[in-house]
Amino acid sequence: MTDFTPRPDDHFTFGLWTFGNPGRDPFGEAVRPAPTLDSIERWLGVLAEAGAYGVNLHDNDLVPFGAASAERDRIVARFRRALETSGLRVPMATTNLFSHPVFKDGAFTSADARVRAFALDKCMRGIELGVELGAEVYVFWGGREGAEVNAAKDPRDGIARYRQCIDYLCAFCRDRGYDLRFALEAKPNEPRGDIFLPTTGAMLAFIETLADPAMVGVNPEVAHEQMAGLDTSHAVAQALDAGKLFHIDLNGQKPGRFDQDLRFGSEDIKGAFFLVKLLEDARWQGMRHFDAHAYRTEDERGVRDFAVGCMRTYNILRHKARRFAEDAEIQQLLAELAPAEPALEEAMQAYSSASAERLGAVACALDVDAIGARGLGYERLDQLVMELLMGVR
Ligand code: GCO
Ligand code: MN
Ligand code: MN
Repeated sequence: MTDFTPRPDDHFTFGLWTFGNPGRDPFGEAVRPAPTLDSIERWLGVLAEAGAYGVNLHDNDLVPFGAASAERDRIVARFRRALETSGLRVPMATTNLFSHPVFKDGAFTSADARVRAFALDKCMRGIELGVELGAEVYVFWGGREGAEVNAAKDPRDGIARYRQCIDYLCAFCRDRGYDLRFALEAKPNEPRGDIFLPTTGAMLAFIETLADPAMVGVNPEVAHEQMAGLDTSHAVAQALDAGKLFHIDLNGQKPGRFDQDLRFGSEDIKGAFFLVKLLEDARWQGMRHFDAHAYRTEDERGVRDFAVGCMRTYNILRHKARRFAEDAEIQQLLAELAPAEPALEEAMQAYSSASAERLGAVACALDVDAIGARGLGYERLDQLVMELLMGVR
């Protein structure tokens, strides 16, 4: 029996806001106690014992909004001691730019300069906190950077203001000598009617317009791409291709719903498999972060079951990805899809008038009707994958 037990070198991380999620929703109150320093401390022990590598946080997951600096320092010192005891790390930090009413019409994209200034200052303090805790990645999720009323805001202004703020914060990090990379997280809607830069693809294009694009990448989330009706693994592949996958938010989501943040792999197991396969095939070095939370039905024990479930599912799917690579029948089908054509491959390497002539000579002799009539065997291939995933292969 293969061992799927999570271990620190699997690099699994959870947000304080994920295991600490009290289960409040728009229709009902919290079903679990709100996190306290005591419960956070206890949870660091639980997660370390379960095999996690680290925890991530928003500034206000740890330090209450508006806390005086002495209180902030006391809380951070205690949290650092708890980190040391548990052996957990903080690889990522981020800013809460969505809870306080001041951010009700966005933070970086607000038309009100006072709101943007407050947001920038809050981010600079958040970045200091992240760096103090050892974070290497700083995430920006613009949850309220959007609109319901298009009459109120030209979206070009919103995007330009967002750019100005990210450029400002990049310059802040350079000035301080911080070795931090930014990861922008897209979401199509919720809590706003529509959110600017709604997909990972949109973020990747936006990054190229920044003053220092090298410092900025993306943080795709499974649920968010699915909410936009997209295939998450394709968005992640584009980020990998661009060298911009700086972080990832793993979770589960049913199609056509609000952002459910379900346990990783609990929905769309085939989608989860191809995402894990992609990350593993790419030998991606980043953290496997779970931005999800336990069902509202769960108590503390259920939250632990949720966390262990996310990690075990990842490890099981990683094992399945290895089985996929070793499966002779699957590999045979894949090989048949790409018949060896070295002369054509060579001719297509780069355009020159000579290569175009060689390509043209072969192209006009091809039997395109026969190629078009060829069955590709995808029914069999996909069924083999399904049987692998269902555990009968
Ligand atoms: C959401 C987002 C957030 C962010 C978090 C860290 O839909 O609520 O996914 O959970 O990931 O704010 O940036
Ligand atoms: Mn997220
Ligand atoms: Mn989300």
